[in-house]
Amino acid sequence: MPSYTIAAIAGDGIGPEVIAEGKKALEAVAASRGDLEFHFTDLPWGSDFYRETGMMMPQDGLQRLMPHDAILFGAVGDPNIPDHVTLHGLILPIRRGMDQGVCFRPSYLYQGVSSPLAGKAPGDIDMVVFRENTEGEYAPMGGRLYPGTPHEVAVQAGVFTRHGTERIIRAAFEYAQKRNKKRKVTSVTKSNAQAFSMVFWDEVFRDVAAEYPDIETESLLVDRACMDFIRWPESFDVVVASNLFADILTDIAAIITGSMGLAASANINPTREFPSMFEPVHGAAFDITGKGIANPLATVLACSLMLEHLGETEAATSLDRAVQTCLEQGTVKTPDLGGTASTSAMGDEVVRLVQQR
Ligand code: GGG
Repeated sequence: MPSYTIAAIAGDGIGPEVIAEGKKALEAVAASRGDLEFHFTDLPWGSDFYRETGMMMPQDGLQRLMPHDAILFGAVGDPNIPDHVTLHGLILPIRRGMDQGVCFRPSYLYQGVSSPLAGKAPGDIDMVVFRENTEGEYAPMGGRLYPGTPHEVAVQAGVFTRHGTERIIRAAFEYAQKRNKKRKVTSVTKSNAQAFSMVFWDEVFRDVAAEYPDIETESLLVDRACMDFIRWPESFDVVVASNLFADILTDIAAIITGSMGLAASANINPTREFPSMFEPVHGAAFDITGKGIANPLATVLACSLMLEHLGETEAATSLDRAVQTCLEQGTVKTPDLGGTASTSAMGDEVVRLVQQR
């Protein structure tokens, strides 16, 4: 029987609360199928680990992840540790070290969920953002000189390689072809201001687009794209953007489809040489940590993306259907969706719906 080893890094804040529900959902799928197994390696990395050891993960962390089929990640961030320390200590080294250059973030307005945008019906918003995930504005390149003096200088370089840029743009086109919806790819840059990296991106986009003549293309500046995500979200199908721009755009995409608690993300290593990583888009959410009210569905949907990546399409569909039905029924929902249910009650509902099929 297919058996998968999953490295589970629950991380910080609400991470442990939502990862518990993701694992529960995966176990439910395995039990209902009867011919599927998951073995979890729980890795206690994150901010508590940092307080104990001075590191967000052990020095040999990447080697320890390597033998797994996939990584399930919760959240990173701590109110008492600077964000750049936690982010650059855990999740970014994993994305780079496992060469997870293709980040895939779908957004869909589900039946039973209200958008803050007026007049939007279920399915009106249905887009996928491809985020370049290993370089761009997130590259740890730069430095500070003469700290604390009036002459202080801070330099932060953006790194855009032909390999990384072409890889993410090609992934977006391949997906637009496979998805077969509007057959449209929108590239988002700021090439009027960033005349080197973003002009380069626009050129690579044009070159790759020429290989997909059946796909409609559009190039937008990021400020215009932010406006259009809000006023015309229906016009988007597949969107491709740099590490930073796509991160910002996917928060908008999440909130216009009802909640950050529904947004899932896949960090894919396209060659499959290393494990890919699946996570909710949301972060640690200190304001609700420990209250047991975090929405676990983004993590369940991340588990579905993981199953799809592992080739377990039927199992992925069963999780997608359970989430869809749970939202449609609307009887068990967490406060972000206007309900009063707890994280574990919503996780239990997903399990019940998986078992029902
Ligand atoms: N579950 C993802 C998470 O914890 N994200 C925290 C965060 O701030 N990430 C920034 C990023 O992904 O760019």
